[in-house]
Amino acid sequence: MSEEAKKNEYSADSIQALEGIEHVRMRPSMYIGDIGVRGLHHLVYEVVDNSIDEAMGGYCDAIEVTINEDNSITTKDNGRGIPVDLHKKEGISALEVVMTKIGAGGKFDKDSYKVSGGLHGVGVSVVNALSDRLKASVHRDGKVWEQEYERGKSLYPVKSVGETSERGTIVTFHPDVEIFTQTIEYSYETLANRMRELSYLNKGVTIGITDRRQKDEEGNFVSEKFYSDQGLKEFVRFLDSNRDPLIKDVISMEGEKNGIPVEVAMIYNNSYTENLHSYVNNINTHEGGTHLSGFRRGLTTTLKKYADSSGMLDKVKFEVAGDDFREGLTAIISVKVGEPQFEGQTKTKLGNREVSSAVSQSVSEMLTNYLEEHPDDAKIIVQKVILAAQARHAAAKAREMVQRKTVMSIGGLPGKLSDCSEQDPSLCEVFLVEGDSAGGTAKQGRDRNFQAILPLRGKILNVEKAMQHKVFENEEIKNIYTALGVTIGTEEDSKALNLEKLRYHKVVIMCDADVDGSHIETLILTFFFRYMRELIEGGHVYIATPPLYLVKKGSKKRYAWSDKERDEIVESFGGSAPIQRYKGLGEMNAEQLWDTTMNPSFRTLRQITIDNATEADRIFSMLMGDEVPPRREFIEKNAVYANIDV
Ligand code: 0RA
Repeated sequence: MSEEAKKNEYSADSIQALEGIEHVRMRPSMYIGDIGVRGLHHLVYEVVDNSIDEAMGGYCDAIEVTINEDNSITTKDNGRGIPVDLHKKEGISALEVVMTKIGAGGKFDKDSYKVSGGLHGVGVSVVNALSDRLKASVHRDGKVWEQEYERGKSLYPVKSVGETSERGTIVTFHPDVEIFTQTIEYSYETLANRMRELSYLNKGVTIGITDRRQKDEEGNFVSEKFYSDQGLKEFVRFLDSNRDPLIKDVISMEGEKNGIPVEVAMIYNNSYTENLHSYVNNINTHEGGTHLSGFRRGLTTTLKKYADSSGMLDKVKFEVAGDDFREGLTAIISVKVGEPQFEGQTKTKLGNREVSSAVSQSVSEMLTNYLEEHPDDAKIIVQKVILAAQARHAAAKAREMVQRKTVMSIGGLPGKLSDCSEQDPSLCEVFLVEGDSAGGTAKQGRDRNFQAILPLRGKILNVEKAMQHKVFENEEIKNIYTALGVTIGTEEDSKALNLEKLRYHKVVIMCDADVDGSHIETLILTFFFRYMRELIEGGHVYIATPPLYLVKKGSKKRYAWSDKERDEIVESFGGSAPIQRYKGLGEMNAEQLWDTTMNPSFRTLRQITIDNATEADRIFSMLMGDEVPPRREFIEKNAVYANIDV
């Protein structure tokens, strides 16, 4: 066997247990981030990551994920199968070591080419420790091997249960309700989105997902199969399917620089938003990092050079800068790094210095070639850049105005804002309310100690379709900036949002529970997503949920938030009772609004989270079209029910 082969050969000795199952169960968040919805889904990603590693090594091309009736998960792959031979040091099967020794994993040593990292990559043993039961089946060398576990401990030694002509690993686990006390209900959408993303990031691998809890019209389990032949190129097309391209095809490249595999795909569209997504070892690096800055640098220098030499900038009087090259750009950058260093608040910022130049060089080469070969596209891109620069100069002026207004203290607060008396922002809430009349009710109904009201007039600007300076010139939007006390620009990033002076830690959108209300809700959310994403990421944005019905019988009265609930209440009132349907907030009096929607002891606020920025971006670009149903669907899907106050 060659040195290289030996290196890659699974060596039982390299497995080292670092910490115990007890520690994982005591401090689950240290391993999977949190024990809420996110952590629950991480369990699946963790196992699938191992299958993806097999695929990246060239050993696997099919992965299947099944959500079973009881919310247990089965993953199946056709990789090499977890080794089952005796682990010399531990004196047990390697499978048992991989499944029960925290920090083990066998191929997780630095020598072998294992690139999963970041939040994932903690090992399947962590999934095992956090499951009340798990079963592993390995098809390897003609035999089927099995072992089962409870809360990370094996129930019997690995045994052979039959013969097989297949190869691969099947894992079924059921999340432990002692750990995941909030919920163990898996979201098909969330898992399907991740599987789709993984299939674009790993072309040639078929990834299927089936939900055995739901059937479609034909009586089959809800199921999808993802497969991408062209990888990132198709991913970009998918992301931009709701936008109009400026150039004919997606520009893409794939290569390796200084031992770092780099893949890039990009296109220009006629929108005004920059839409960059970066990945390291299949993990979305929300906070960017060296690979992203490398991309930006490569893009800017190459386009600048081309524009200069083409003479197109000769008559341009204003300066053309970095941002201008990225307006209307949708791009994905994916790199694989052996030992990634993750930094930043959410540990999703790549720190490795060497990656920057690798990406920048790759991008320069790719783009230089492309521009030379496609002079028509090159011209279109440069023209777009010049327009962007022009608009930016207009926007800078408008932004300055917002800025100036914001830095002024109390005196500068918008006249429509009814502020609260509490000074500590962590205790304060502001309700953004649709319309002046509902605003009036909310003002009467609120607890003025800690609740502020900002009424917004009618439909707020659709920022998806507006140029930046229009956004900063909009009255309602200026009011939101001023009321919240946030400013634009930090020392590090001129566009970043500065939350230091945020005046309310809860920003609650309160709209009618009808089609119009949901549209306004979406417009506000779109604004937050595009211009105040940090506010959402900080967990500050919520949606209020006013009731749909009031059921009254004699002195008894109860509110209902769904048709089902309404029927149950009527039933409990003896089968018949008068029902009042609330079409808007305006139909409730101040006391009712407080009781049902604003009082922290009774209300349900839905916290807005961005689980998947890539998907969120695509959906926002779609939502701002003309159809209402997908919009509603989006809101339902992306708002996590959270009784955060009780
Ligand atoms: C340890 C070593 C090897 C593979 C795996 C673990 C492995 C784990 C999982 C989890 C799900 N599917 C998986 N597939 C493989 C290397 C195997 C070898 O060298 O033969």
